[in-house]
Amino acid sequence: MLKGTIELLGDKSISHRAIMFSSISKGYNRISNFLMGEDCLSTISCFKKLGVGIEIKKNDVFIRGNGLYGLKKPSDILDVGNSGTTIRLMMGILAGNNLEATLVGDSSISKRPMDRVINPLREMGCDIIGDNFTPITIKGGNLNPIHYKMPISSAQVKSSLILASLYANGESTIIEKSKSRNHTEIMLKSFGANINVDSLKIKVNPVDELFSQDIYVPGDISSASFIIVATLITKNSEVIIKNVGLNETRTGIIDVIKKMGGNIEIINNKTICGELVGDLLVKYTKNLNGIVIEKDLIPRLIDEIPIIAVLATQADGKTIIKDASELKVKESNRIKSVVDNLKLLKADIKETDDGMIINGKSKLKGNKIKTYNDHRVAMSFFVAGLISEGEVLIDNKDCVDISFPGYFDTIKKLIK
Ligand code: SPQ
Repeated sequence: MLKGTIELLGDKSISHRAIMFSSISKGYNRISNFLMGEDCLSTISCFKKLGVGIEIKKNDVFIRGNGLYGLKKPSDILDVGNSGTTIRLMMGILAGNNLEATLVGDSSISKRPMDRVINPLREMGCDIIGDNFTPITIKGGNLNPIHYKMPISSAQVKSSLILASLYANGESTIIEKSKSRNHTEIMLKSFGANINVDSLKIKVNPVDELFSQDIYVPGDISSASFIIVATLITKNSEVIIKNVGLNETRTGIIDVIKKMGGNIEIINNKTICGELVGDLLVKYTKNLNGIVIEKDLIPRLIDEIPIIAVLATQADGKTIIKDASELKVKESNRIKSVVDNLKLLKADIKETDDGMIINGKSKLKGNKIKTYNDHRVAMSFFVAGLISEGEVLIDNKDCVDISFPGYFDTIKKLIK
């Protein structure tokens, strides 16, 4: 069983944004409870190459911002590693700066689509060399405003366009397909950006400068979800996770667990730096039921679908996940990697065109699984291993460092 109280490192999405927006602000910024995961360290390394002074002290990062137009031409290519957030958001910032930079990433990044950002940035007048995949070279400066109705729901595309719009010579409008995480809008406003949000419509007007901030990064709900599910499915468990980010664009997993009959409660909450933060009390739940997960709920839990699939194997009846074809273009094809691996553990699961159907409850059996170097796949199947008969062997455990360094020790410390 799992027992105890823990606090997790900072949210990955918010950590990336804190580095980026501080780097283009004027003045001295302090970011506390920053996530020292590989993805966020890639963002730091890129902005250092763009001439920004960044210093790390324990879990805090100190940044002297260069101002909105102050990034320097890098002498080297910018390597974003495994991070989709880094490359897509940076493209928006680079589009507005009068310099040339080339972006590359690892073998996973080189297969992820970038035309979703390249096409609207070109529409704004940005000169980009490259098609859908890395390497991509951006020659920034002189952007026109855009009126853009997004064909997909994506916080990365939305954020990239909001950032480019800060540099445009007029008002831009971005219309979301459905609401995706809104950390960019919240944080940029606190830096002094002129952003107005009316439901799915976001209007951005250019400003001369952004101004420095002290930012506290709340615990990562996507990381917490592995511990939440481990607690829900492991007999007699009870865990408190403190200071988790509870922004409603991210709490789809809590809604799903409640609908499945899972025992989860928010026991405390407050707002810090515009973000809702609270403690979660989670208890083992013997009887869970299958549900349908679809439509507007999907962007609110997109990164949690691998671990929700593991949870669904322990719920009675059918869980249907649909409208989630975006999963195919994450660090791995997460529909295929989750379905194929759960089949190896003898779950009753079927791949569909835009999701999966899981029939529970199944007794999972140990086997060797392939992570495809996808951190969320590795972490999900470690949780499956806690309740399987026989060991679940994970081919690459190190990939968890992308978003959750210390993951295995954190869970092992809770096991009594
Ligand atoms: O940064 P990256 O690699 O794209 O990370 C992932 C993840 O699982 O950690 C997705 F693979 O999270 C994305 C998320 O899926 C992070 C993110 C953000 O910070 O804006 C938004 C989501 O992607 P998208 O494309 O739906 O906007």
